Amino acid sequence: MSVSKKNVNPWALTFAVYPVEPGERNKSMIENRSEQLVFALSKGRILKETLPLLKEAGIALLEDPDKSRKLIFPTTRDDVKILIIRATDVPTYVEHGAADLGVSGKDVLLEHGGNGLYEPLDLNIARCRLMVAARVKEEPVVGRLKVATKFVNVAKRYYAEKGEQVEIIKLYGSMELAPLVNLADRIVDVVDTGNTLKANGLRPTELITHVSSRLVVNKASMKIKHQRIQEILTCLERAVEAKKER
Ligand code: PRT
Ligand code: MG
Repeated sequence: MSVSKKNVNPWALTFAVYPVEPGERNKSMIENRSEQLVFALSKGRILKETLPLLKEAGIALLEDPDKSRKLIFPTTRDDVKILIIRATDVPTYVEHGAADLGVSGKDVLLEHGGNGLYEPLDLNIARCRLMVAARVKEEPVVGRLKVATKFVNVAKRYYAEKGEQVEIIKLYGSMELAPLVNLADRIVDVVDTGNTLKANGLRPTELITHVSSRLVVNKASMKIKHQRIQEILTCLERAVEAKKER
């Protein structure tokens, strides 16, 4: 008896077409482009501070991403491509093997969880601090503290370790606004000079952790493309050390 397509459970089809484990799928994706190394970077400070380091490994962009709408960029090395994506998406692309390597802030990695990734090198760039901040002028808080942040997992872990029950409010940006309009009593955010907090009547109260950007590598890529990745890693290590000595 032939089965009419109408009666086929679409989920059953999905499983029939992809009978492999996700990890295996990532591995075969990486093997299929074994000649290529794909780097995931984000626009802004990470791109700006990573490019001089990559130059030491003979990798430079052929086009200026600020003047292009492209998302995949060729480089001076035929075997290396650079993806320019949102900072928070970098660990996801690397974890799933859509990129072999990436550069990500420790803040983003702590929030993401870092599964399926190696973090072999601290690039010592885009340095900042993950902090709790409060209003400069504050009435005593009655009841549970409300904490607004885009770093929900980091904030949950931080307050759990302190044994403090708080209400976490997820935001996607402009955290500094939340205490000003009484959406929250505290924010958890990245602080560099502290000027943004100051300009909004806030002050840093607690340091959660120091942050810098890290090189991240997909675990399967590290095995399959070990030699080429190791070469790049060595060049980057040297560039980071040379910069420290300057
Ligand atoms: O901007 P977008 O929403 O696309 O993503 P993103 O903010 O995650 O990316 P981007 O490029 O702004 O930051 C990438 C990484 O740089 C972060 O993940 C951090 O690891 C690192 N970094 C270093 C910073 C800062 N310094 C920094 N100052 N990231 C953000 N800021 C912001 C902060 O959120 C706050 O709004 O700058 C403001 C504070 O700066 P100060 O100097 O006033 O204290
Ligand atoms: Mg930003």
